[in-house]
Amino acid sequence: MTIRPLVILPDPLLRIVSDVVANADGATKALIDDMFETMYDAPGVGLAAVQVGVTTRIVTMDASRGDDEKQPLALINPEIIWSSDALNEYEEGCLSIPEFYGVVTRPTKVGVRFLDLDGKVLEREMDGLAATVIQHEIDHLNGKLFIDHLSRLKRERVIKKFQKQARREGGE
Ligand code: GNR
Ligand code: NI
Repeated sequence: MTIRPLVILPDPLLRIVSDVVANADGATKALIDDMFETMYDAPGVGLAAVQVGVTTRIVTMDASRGDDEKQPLALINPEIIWSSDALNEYEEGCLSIPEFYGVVTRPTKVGVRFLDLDGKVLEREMDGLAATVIQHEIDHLNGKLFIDHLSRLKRERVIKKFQKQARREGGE
């Protein structure tokens, strides 16, 4: 298992629509292991494969709280199959946009269909933090970031800041 480097804004990889996984193989298993290690090390509650530079539709997450038992979940080709009308506001962050936070409104509950590593089709109802995180991760698979849900002013401000930072670090 290896901690892989995170892809950071404004890397254009973050705007790619990730590919459907046709059949999960040994490389998929190794990628998922590395994604869990990278996610727990960060620490983060979710991670999309694109955030470690692999543009396939794979997500890891663990929405357990604090000292509770870990609840690692790997999802291949995840899809939202229904969403509640009820909405919820959550202050989101993203490992690809370090130290920036913003309040995003999303459905409170969602139904998610995905494949597990054995290729079995599973369905789960998610609410609370898990519902927020899976919607944030599926956005990543579609090249979308949580800042796209904020006002244009806030979004452009944070993009500018990260562009400037990248120029500074790249120009050394
Ligand atoms: O670690 C993370 N925390 C988080 C908090 C609120 C809403 C979404 C998230 S996901 C984020 C990790 C990440 O960037 N996943 O893509
Ligand atoms: Ni994110």
